[in-house]
Amino acid sequence: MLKKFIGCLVGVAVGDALGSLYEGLSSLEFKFEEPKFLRWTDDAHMTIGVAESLIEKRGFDGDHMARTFLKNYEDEPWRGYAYGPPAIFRMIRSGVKWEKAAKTLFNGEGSYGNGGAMRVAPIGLFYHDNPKALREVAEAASGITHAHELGREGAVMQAYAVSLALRSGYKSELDPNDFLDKLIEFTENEIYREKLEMAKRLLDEKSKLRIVSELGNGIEAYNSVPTAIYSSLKGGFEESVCYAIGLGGDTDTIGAMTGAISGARYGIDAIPERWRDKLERGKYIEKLAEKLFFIKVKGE
Ligand code: F2R
Ligand code: MG
Ligand code: MG
Repeated sequence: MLKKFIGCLVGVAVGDALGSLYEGLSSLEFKFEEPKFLRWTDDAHMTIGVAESLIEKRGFDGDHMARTFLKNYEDEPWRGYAYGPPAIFRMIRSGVKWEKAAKTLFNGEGSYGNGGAMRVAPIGLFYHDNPKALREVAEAASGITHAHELGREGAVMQAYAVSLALRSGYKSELDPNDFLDKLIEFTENEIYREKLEMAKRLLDEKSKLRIVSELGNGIEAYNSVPTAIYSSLKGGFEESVCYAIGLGGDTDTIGAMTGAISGARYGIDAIPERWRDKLERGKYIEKLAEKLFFIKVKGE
């Protein structure tokens, strides 16, 4: 279980860093090259913030998590954040309550971007044994920046996928149909239900263009979370993450979310050493995963 916690968070950072090298390309242009160094972006940066806050507060505290995001962003604003989160951080800095800020974006609709889902892996780990709490906390934590139902449900589905992968037997088979059925049963949103049902029908599909056209590869949560869940079923850690990135589009985020699920399923030993050795702040990320594990599983 400890190796799975570590695999999940390192998986986010590796998938993000690898994917960031191909962001915006189409699946036809993808040709994988080994990187010299793995520098991650906002996806891993915010995942670290979620983990730091869960550890410090020994569970979810919205005010503390919002302040942790703000501090990390102000320390390193160059990590490739999209429009929404920095706009929210500026509002919070100027005194707007964190519970209100996200509801003002996009003409009051809130964001349906994948920023809530890309960072949710530590919540999937921490609440893996309690689906009700997992849903509540994933919704609340993504709601700090993503008020739109589709943004929050994306975070819930990604967190639940991480929890199912974590709970699957180490190195044992996880049945793809069963995994997708559990996710379909858990979702409360029709768009995610339809996409996950489509993912099930496409399990044997060979054409990446078809996968992109049916599941998406975009910055919207509903066009990337089902794609990452699907990609995580494409083999071991390396195959799944390379498959996800090879779909093109929002490659760092789809890579990060696939890496989270596959890392939780297979554990840290399945992540190639040649990637782990080059990962920016890899030891710190491993330490966060260890702390989450010892607080959660050992009650320390
Ligand atoms: N920002 C990026 N990629 C751009 C290039 C970065 C470049 N390489 C660099 O280094 O600078 N990636 C990161 O952003 C994504 C996560 O975004 P998040 O946090 O969800 O942001 P936001 O702004 O809330 O939503 C993203 C966009 O989606 C559209 N959108 C969302 N809700 C909408 C609504 N209700 N109505 C209309 N449009 C909506 C907007 O275009 C948002 O800006 C990840 O890919 C991460 O890697
Ligand atoms: Mg990014
Ligand atoms: Mg991205």
